[in-house]
Amino acid sequence: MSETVSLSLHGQVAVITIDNPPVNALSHSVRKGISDCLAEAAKDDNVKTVVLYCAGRTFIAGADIREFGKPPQSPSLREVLSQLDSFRKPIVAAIHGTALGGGLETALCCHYRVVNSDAKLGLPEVKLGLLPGSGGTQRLPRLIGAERALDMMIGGKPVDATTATAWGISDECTDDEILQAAMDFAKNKIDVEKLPRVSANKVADIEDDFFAAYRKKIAHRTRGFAAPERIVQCVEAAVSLSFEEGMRKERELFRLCRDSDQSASMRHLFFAERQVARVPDVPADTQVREIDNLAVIGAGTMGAGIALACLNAGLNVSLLDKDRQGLERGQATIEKLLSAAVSKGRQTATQMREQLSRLELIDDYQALADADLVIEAVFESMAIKEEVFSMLDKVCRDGAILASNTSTLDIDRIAAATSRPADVIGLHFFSPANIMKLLELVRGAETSAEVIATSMRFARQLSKIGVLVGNCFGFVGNRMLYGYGRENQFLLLEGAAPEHIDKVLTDWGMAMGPNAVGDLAGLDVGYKVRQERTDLPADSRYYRVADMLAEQGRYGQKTGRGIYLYTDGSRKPTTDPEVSDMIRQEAKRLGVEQREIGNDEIIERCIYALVLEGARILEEGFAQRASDIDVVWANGYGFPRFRGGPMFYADTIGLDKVDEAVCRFRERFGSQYWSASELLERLARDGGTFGNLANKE
Ligand code: T1G
Repeated sequence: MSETVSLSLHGQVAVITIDNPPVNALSHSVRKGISDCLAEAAKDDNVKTVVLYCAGRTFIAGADIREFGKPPQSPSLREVLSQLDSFRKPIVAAIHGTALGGGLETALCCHYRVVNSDAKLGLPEVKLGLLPGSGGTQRLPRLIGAERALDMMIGGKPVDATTATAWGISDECTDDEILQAAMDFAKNKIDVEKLPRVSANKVADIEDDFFAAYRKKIAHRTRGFAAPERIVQCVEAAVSLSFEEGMRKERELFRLCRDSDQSASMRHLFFAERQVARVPDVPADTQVREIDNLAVIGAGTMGAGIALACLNAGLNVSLLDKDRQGLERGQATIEKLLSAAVSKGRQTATQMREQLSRLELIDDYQALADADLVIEAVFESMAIKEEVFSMLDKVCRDGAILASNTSTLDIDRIAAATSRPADVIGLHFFSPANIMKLLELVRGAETSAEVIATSMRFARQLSKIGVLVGNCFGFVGNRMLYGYGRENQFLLLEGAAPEHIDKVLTDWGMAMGPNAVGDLAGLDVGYKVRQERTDLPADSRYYRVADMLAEQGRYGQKTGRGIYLYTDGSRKPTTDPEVSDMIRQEAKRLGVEQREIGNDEIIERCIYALVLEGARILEEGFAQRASDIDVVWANGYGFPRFRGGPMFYADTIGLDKVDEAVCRFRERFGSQYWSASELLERLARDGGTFGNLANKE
């Protein structure tokens, strides 16, 4: 027994109860407790069967991720599972909530598994840069076949109870109270003469070329990321080796993953994404306001996406646009996105009808009198936004939260258009707003703690990650993006082909290259923002290529050509010799010497531009902590999770090396963009890291 595990007898059924809130992680006390209880149950002749059960909201959610990087404590999970796997009396796992990672591996070592119908079962270790290291790669394929097992372990997504039961992962799916159901199963449905052992199974036959084909299938989306390939190797071992040899192979490959920078990066993001909600001057018990009725102003792409995100979260949504046609276009966008979800089987037509029943189209501000939260998503013009907020101030009830989806404009100036600046906040969604997980919460000078706390909860309600950022130009994400994009633009002028830059950065792990992103977002969008800006650098080269293309109407995918060509409506970019000539001529006109540019220079200039701006954001106090910046970039800009985010990546490289490169670039390109960051210099000099900085107070 231990402080987190207890043993109780119910007739001839022994129940091992794990109680280690919040998610019954397999910390040392849990592992020891299970081992002690198994020993106790083994020697008690009155005990005929055992049920493994968890108190609280869920079955075991995996190994205790907080223990990684610390000295191992016996018994290890493998030792406990070996004890479980060789236990001679029947054991039934009682699964509710989620059985994940080591939790499912533990259940697979039991003879039987009974699951609640709303339970989920999975091996998501790959999301931490790991692989199932306690037999999951050897047992799961023996239960459900190589392909389904690989899909679960490399996709990292859990399956629902119905699927788990249909596939044979669980033996019974029940709506009853799970402990009673498992005990009933233990009493009535076990054939002690034929106790099943997953490890004794063989993996079902597969085609000779199965693994080669599977590797080809996952190659693009796993490029640069080590864990998926190692999972494939483990399953190859499960197919071709004995169970014991396969377990040895799994252990060897698990250790490589566990000790890698990639896993450290992904574990960093796991905790960072939970820490973002902690705001030092907004206590956890801050009063939050109920958000039942929500309105979105502006039925364009962003407004419709935001409205859909709210409908998906079960909210009632009023979508307002003064222009009736605009409103109908917005409704059509929402219906099109919902129909696509239905045709992909992500939801049913009934669910779609129910969602649309909660959407109200309005064209009169007076209808906003009862709204709890209004999100403005009109054209990115300060004059128009000030007009909208002045109107909202007149019609909305006291206590309504007034939010702007602006991506760059000054929240304090928008708030000043109202008599209630404490109720004004920026809610910066990322396109497509119904898909992207990131939501930047832009704190105005007078935004109240209550509005911040309510907005944080609203982000969770939308299954998004809310990150509180300061009110500087571009906030956090876009402010850093300008430096990254600037270096891409300069590299183009200096002779790097767009496809070379994009390939180097996507091979490095970025979801898309900066040039493909520009064509996707529309080069006209950035062009308009730059036209509105009064603080652009006095540098004729600054975003010169993008401006040239926009001025020629080459906006990107939406016009069939941008920096790339998109033939016959395809989204696949092809290089355009016309653009290369245009860039070459412009470089000559600007006196920019062209040259061969190596991969390392591309990565360092683009990524360190991010790091340097992130350091400035931290020293100016516009982000709460370095890990918040990592969360922004991993969830809003396709930064590879296996590199942890710009700031964590810089820590991994070593800030002395990063600062040395920044100094080199300053020497070579001038201090206009590579000026020193006092924080980076200090940390580099003192051997510090961004990760060890105290939170912004
Ligand atoms: N270890 C330690 N702490 C954990 C944890 C874990 N496995 N899972 C969650 N927490 C903490 C989390 O940090 C937060 O803490 C609180 O629990 C609530 O979590 C050997 C090696 C289970 C679906 O990857 O997916 O097993 O912020 O906010 O939204 O092969 O937590 O409150 O202080 O996420 O309800 C594999 C990870 C591990 C599952 C619940 N398992 N967890 O979601 O709550 S590696 C996982 C989750 C492994 C084996 C390998 C989710 C959840 P705090 P939460 P939630």
